Amino acid sequence: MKAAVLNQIGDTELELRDDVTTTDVGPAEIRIRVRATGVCHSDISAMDGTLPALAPGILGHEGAGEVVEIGGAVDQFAVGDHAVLTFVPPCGTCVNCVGGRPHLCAIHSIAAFMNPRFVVGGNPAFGYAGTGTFAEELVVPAAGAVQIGADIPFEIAALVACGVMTGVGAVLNTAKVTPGSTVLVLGCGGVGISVIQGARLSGAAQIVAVDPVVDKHEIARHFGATHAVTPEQVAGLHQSLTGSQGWDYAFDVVGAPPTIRSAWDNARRGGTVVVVGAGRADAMVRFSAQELFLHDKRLLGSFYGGADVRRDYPMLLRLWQAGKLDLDGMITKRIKLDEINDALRALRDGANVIRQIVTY
Ligand code: CXF
Ligand code: ZN
Repeated sequence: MKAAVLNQIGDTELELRDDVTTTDVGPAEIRIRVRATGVCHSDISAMDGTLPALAPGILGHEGAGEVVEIGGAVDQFAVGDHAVLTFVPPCGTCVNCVGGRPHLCAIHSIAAFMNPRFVVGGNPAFGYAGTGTFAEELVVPAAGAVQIGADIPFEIAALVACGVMTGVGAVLNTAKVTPGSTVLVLGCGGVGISVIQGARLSGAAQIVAVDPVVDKHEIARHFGATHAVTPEQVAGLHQSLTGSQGWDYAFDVVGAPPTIRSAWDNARRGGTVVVVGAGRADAMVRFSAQELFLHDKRLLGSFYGGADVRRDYPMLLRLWQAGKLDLDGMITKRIKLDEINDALRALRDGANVIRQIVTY
């Protein structure tokens, strides 16, 4: 089958091959024919070493498709079912799963770092984050997919698997934004736009979007931002809109020390700071011992939007069906797998894209 292969960490291009295969489907696994996948910034972060990944490997982690084979012990899927993938399959029995925090389950995620599920040129290759949707087919644990209705377009379903879950989930599950609040969002890519949509769904009264790319401001407003500015303009709004008090909630959706620091500085005393952006392991952010206690802010990490995928994927798709969550508008471009390097380059260069979707 066709797949885009990352040969080495540090490569800036993926190798397009047509001789890639998967491992056999184990008793608790399923094979999915990928029908749509988003191109997420974390795929670039895997290539440049910002996020942990193994090479050789198949990137892509935001996908949806059709179940084409099931293992002997799988009873929750039938061949022909439509499903959305997840990069954190919940085991269902660990302390995190039982404690209602399945997005922190590490059982399948650790296994994915030890069990290559692709074969490239006769050698084992890993699926990124246990998935690997830049391939026509992949094998995952049955827990790594959530069944959806056959009436939902695959490209809409794919968006939910990472960016939308991460962004909307950060607002609803992690921060629990309340109606009438004021919200600052730093970064207007696919996840930032999802944070903006989540804030709108939560009834936030003021949503200030921040991005250095001015072309993204109109898009941010379309999805619910009440204001959209460059980073240099934030100080002015801090004064004019908040009376120098700061915002109730500030979301970093970049993952860099300056934006995390800006989220902290611009949240009001007693406000909530949420780090959604996926930063480097060695990027350090400075806080003074005094400000951490004196400002009484809630500093929250948000991984995968605190997802409970079995609860939240259907919830997000219901919101889309009800016309309350704009997913169609998030698709900037539809491409084929052989255009993947152009898509990655556009995203890396900060082009004005929300989601580029590969359809198979
Ligand atoms: C990432 C987090 C690390 C694994 C891949 C997905 N999240 C969003 O892109
Ligand atoms: Zn992602």
